[in-house]
Amino acid sequence: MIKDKKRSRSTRSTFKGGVLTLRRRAAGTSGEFGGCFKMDFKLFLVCAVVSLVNSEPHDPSSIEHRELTLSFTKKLLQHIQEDQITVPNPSIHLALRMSSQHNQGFENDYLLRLKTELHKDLESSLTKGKPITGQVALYILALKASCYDISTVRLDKEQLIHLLKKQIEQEKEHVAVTKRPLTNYYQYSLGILAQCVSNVRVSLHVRNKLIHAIEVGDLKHGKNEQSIDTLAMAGMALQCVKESGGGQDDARLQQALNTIKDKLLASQRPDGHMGNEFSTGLAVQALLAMGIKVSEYSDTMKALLTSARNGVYHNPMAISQVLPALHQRSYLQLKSHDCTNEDNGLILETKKVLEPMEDNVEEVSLQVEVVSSEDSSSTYFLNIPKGSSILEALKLLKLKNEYKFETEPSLWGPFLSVVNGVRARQSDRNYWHLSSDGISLNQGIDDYKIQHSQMITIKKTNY
Ligand code: B12
Repeated sequence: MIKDKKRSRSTRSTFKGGVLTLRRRAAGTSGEFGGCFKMDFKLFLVCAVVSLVNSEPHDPSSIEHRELTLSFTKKLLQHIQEDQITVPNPSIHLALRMSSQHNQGFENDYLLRLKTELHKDLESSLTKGKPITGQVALYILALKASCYDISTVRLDKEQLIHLLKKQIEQEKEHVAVTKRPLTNYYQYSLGILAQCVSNVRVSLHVRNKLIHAIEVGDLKHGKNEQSIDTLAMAGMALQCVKESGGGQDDARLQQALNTIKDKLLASQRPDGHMGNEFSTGLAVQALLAMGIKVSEYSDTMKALLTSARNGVYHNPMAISQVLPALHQRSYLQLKSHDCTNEDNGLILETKKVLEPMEDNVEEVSLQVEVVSSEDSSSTYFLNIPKGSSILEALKLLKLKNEYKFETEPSLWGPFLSVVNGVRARQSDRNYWHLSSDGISLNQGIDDYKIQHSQMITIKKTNY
């Protein structure tokens, strides 16, 4: 039994085989999370778990769930067929391989592209001295998801896994000197996870640096905002380390895992998402990895379905992080991934012909404010067709010679890196932060579509 003196009278909780089960006595308490907010923290967490495991069937039927996972898989397959130019994305391959439905021909072609094009891209980054911890880790996970023998893959004359080890060592040294990794704790965690699922022992120093960052609350997105995505990735990495044993399963490790679990549960919004729409998939994966059942009918899964239905996940990278969660799987399962007896029946229908663009598209007015420092800012005004992206608006300004900008490619699409000649760099802990009418955006310049008149602020921000 869980010791919780302040336990609600209507909630009973038991531990069965390591899985937390909570049952509700009273009818009408259907797992709605809104009611959790007036409680103290401990009770709040219990309430959050109730809302997660609640298995009374609600509206979304499992048929809808199945159809959605299928349509996401098809979207990813469609994407890899159409986009032959961008460097292939290991996260997409990973998601396709962790699905239940497969088109092995397309998957094999993409694996080949990873091993040639991504491989070359990583070699080139290495030559330029760029840290590539996260990308190498994802590459390893993608290979493992295809049951590929990673010991046969060499990058820059080194076995891939040894290269990853070196990258993580460098990250660790950087933490020791500057208190921050070379890249970020998300990639640091991905690195630990990839090592661990490949049955490579993670050094105590490496994992302790991550545990320390969790203890002091350093897993952030930008300056202040807690990063649920990073907590989730760290959770999967440390859970894997814990399960690998080898004397590493100590109290400090367990405490870090508890902290992560509590923070993930506490991050649930009234609409069911954990953190935001784009971190929820990873949060679900982490909870599953930690042995917490996230029912298909939980508020969290319902939130994922609602967002999916509303077209929130159109970026293939977003789909790739949500799909394993919809299958109730986590990256941790790659440790014992089996590629035999797989389905190979998925076929892509021919694509629908696009409707011709309307001639009279409504225009909206846009104000773009660029803040480079406390005392330097400039503002631009323009009209753009409703539904344009920020990227399209910036291109228009560039055409008028009013404004200059550069982007860098990333797995999420173009990352705004230089504005009017000013570069915001990872090495200097600076970036161009995006907001709309004062509210921080949760999408990038290519994905955020302008539906009404507004002011976009692009502010150089340090973190
Ligand atoms: C770390 C991180 C950052 C760091 C990156 C620098 C650093 N310290 O490494 C900082 C704080 C700068 C950052 C900024 C932003 N981020 Co961010 N970030 C992440 C995080 C936690 C990990 C990224 C990573 O390392 N991936 C692993 C490596 C292997 O992949 P990668 O593609 O090579 O990584 C690079 C890109 O991801 C890029 N990047 C980071 N964030 C974003 C966001 C967008 C839209 C793009 C195109 C690229 C990009 O920086 C990474 C390092 O170089 C992800 C979480 C996630 N679920 O992926 C969120 C995430 C990708 N970020 C997000 C957002 C919204 C942003 C911002 C738009 C926030 C804002 N309002 O300004 C800005 C980007 C603005 C711009 N200039 O284009 C969202 C994207 C959702 C979406 N649908 O597009 C995520 C998913 C977080 C979330 N759940 O909301 N981010």
